Amino acid sequence: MKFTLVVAATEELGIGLKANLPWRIPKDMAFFKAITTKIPKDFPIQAAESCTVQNAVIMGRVTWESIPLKFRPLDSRKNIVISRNTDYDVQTKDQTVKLVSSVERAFEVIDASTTPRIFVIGGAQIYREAIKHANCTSILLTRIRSKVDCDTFFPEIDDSLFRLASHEELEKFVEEQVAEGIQTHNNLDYQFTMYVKR
Ligand code: FOL
Repeated sequence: MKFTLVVAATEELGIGLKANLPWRIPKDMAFFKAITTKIPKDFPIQAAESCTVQNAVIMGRVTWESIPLKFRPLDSRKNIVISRNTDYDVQTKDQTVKLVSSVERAFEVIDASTTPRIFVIGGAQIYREAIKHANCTSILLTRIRSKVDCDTFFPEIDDSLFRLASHEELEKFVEEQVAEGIQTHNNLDYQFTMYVKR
């Protein structure tokens, strides 16, 4: 089962500050929501009425807790939370969230026939483990082109393993039009990019 990392990071690969996102960029959040929710056109739709076809979002416990209560679980997506503490209480409105003890375990609980795409959405500890995985075939990276103070970092992207894809490839992958070039929100410059396995 291949999967994609989704992240927003600075030039220094900073992703977080004090267990939260260091910025608020509404159009990046809208991009995150759209791409993690969207079912690709070519996915064979299941006939049985009882089965729900949804993408999966895999995240660590710290990232789960950073999502505002009203937004979690992330809707229309299968949420999988990783914690070594098997007693961790994934408090939610419903019981749709799965708790697993490792990244590897997360893939085991996913039913490929009803899960078109799998996204690993952080944080640092989870990205570090996932980026080394053979099935990690792409990285959707929103590059923050301004200096922002961070205390948590995305792992180095080894360019012998990944290459920067063209904007055309990015749009083809997400099956959406994506704003090209440097975008600005308040005083923050950012850019939608994608890396793919060589
Ligand atoms: N990737 C990118 N590109 N930007 C991010 O901000 C990002 N954040 C995370 C992982 N990958 C990312 C982890 N943090 C929500 C909050 C924090 C978060 C991820 C998601 C969240 O609440 N999402 C809602 C939409 C919220 C809104 O509209 O403001 C969702 O339904 O996806």
